[in-house]
Amino acid sequence: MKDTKQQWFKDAKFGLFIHWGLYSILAGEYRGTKTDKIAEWIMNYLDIPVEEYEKLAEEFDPTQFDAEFIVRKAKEWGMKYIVFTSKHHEGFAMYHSKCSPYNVVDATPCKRDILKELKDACDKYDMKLGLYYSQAQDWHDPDGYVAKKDNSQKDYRAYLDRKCLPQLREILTEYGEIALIWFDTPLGTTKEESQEMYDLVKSLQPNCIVSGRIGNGLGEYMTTADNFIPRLPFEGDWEAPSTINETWGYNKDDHNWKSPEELIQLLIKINSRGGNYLLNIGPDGKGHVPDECMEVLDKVGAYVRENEEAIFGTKRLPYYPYDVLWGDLTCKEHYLYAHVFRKVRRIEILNINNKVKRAYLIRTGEELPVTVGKSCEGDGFIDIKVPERLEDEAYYCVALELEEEMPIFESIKE
Ligand code: JFZ
Repeated sequence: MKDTKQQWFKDAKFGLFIHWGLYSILAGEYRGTKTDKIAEWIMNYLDIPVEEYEKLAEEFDPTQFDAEFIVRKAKEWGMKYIVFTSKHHEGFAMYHSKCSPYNVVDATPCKRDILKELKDACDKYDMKLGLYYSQAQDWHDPDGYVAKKDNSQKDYRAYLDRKCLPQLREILTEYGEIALIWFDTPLGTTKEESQEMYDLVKSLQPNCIVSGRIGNGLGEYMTTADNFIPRLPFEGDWEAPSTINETWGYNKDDHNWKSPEELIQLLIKINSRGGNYLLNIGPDGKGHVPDECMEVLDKVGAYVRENEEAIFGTKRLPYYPYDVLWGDLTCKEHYLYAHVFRKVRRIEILNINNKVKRAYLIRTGEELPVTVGKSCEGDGFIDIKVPERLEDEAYYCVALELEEEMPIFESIKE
């Protein structure tokens, strides 16, 4: 079973992913050609030569990037950790690397150590910071792997020794405590090589979590694909990294934002199955986060903040073979939480056999009338009367204090 052994990660439930790099300048278009695929892959998809692509660094001057603003926003949205792209597949370091001049201080006019700015802001606001690091793919180093290309002539060992391992050492020694390393796309990395990376991380920061995508089964939690939610309960620690539109890196033409309602429902569904939701933003080349994206997150954040007790620290729900039509459920010791996503007059939970001490609306703390009974087929149910003034509302949460430690669900018997 995957186990991070880090209580903060198990409790966190909601985090902010930030994809930001030179690709953000291109915003999904290079010399008149657009990519409708994920924008941070533009160099690869449009076969932009290294000598051309690296010139982008000369344009990197993110006058609108404000690390403190982003961290304050993440707090306001109720997120408990941030994961930032210290180096994505493009190979460009978003911090002051001493082993590769292709970095945000030495290769740009702005000369700003973005990672340092972000880490200082995280420390100031007591936010965990994890770092995405593309360990295997590096489209800038001649010996880094490139997906969908022939890698047979590469001296991967030389790349590991020259760039990957020294850079990992840098990000884990020069920036204080790093909560996790988000490895990605291991490609041809062997088990021994993955182990070497794992050991390096742990030797420098034993509490730093290693993500599932280090490869070769060495990760400490499972990472699912974009918005992919396991249908059956997954017992170990896991995280669903997800986009709000259809790209991680900024694409000026992608306005396909999920609605706040969809995102709230996804968050609660992931939480009810025991996972963390790592939701991504892609600032543009100037460091500005698209306004539409911020508006969506402000609304999600309002629900998350209001209902913190029904989100943070919740545990995976025992297997419950039904969908509740009015919303979704989360739980933690002695509490079951009913997240209501559509207008209803009563909240019914069927096939449950708990004794209920009381029900209350989290928003105000007021107690709500609750009935516990048996259906005519003998199954236990809980029925909560919604106050009249809420009958035309949705997106609120009712807490049930239980006598027992956990919800006791039952299937309908044959
Ligand atoms: C990877 C990256 O290639 C991508 O650019 C982005 O950073 C994303 C978060 O991670 O993309 C993946 C990698 C693996 C899967 C899906 C997307 N997967 O295993 O399904």
